[in-house]
Amino acid sequence: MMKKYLWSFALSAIVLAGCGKKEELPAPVAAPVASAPATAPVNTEEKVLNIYNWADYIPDGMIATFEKETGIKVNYDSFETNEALHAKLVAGNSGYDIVVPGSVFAKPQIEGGLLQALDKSKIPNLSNLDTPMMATLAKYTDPDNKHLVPWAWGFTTVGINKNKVAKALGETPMPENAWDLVFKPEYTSKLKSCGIAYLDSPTEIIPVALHYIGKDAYSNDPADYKLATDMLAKVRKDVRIFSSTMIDDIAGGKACVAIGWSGDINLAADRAKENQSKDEIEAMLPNTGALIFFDTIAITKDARHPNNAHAFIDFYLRPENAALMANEMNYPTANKAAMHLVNPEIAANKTIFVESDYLAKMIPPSSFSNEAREAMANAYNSFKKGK
Ligand code: N2P
Repeated sequence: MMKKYLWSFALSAIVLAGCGKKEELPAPVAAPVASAPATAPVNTEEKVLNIYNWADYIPDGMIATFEKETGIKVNYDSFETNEALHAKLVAGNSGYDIVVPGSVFAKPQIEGGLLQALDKSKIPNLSNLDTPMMATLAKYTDPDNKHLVPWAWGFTTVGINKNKVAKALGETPMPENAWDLVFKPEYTSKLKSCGIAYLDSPTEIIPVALHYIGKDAYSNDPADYKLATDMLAKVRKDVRIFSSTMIDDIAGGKACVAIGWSGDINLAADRAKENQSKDEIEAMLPNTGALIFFDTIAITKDARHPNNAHAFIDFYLRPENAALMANEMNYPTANKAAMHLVNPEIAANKTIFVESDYLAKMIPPSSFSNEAREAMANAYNSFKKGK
């Protein structure tokens, strides 16, 4: 098979010599070419890179900067749920070089051979990452950090429009446990008037519901899903939206309380301010803890532009780019070298960079078997249908 790229002129000569059978080697050049060190890789890939990432996860202009610098044309598409990305990967021939699964899905994707091992020699900026975080990722998801690089992390929690929630609750004080706002009929029956939204994804909602009823959020036991949906059934009629556009739904006033992602809730807060709304939007820190997620950059097994993909990963891992993501998308970065470039008000926001005592309360990510995911999807879909 023809190699797509060649590591050096020297290696290229050997490969060509091997293929060309009797052909003679070119005459030696008189002096070595100083500008082309023997170790420099030559990227002969077409100048294209196909990326599939979560919606609202990359600062404006970052792709344009990469394209300008490298001459690589990036096709950038986005998805809303891990399920959507997973279905594309399982179907094969997605056309994407880079994908950004949550670690809960990345683990089975690695085990299923859907992602390729990284060539770390092409990603010198890996050294910028936070060592303990990489150790955690290695322990639970990606042994030896072979396949994954963190894009960002965050947590699934309750987001509220403070003014609207206070008004809808009336005399009823805010609960101690913010999860009550979305799971307890006493609250949901009042809040339905200003709109309750859930993320439209089984693997987002069932785990938080399991956590709420005191079960392991990452239980693989379908009997537990039944308990979770029994609890959810009691509030089903109060849920207005199963949302794939949560930022707009909260900022635009369609929902006053939501199960959403920390950064997106903070983005909705920014957007409401930009729109001169008086509404204050807040990501809650429920006293029983929220669910942490890690979203990870990976290269698909059948990527047609693996070299460009490595170049993009290294570009993203520059401190200035990782910091830009945190500053503009409101998600914490795992890039330690970027921390001094994170805006002080973002770094100090306890619902973005969580403080260590709350971090200790949070539920770390795990993963589900294929069978469990299927059972969870069925449980969730029948919950949605019931009213
Ligand atoms: C980005 C949402 C990604 C967080 N807007 C959930 N993994």
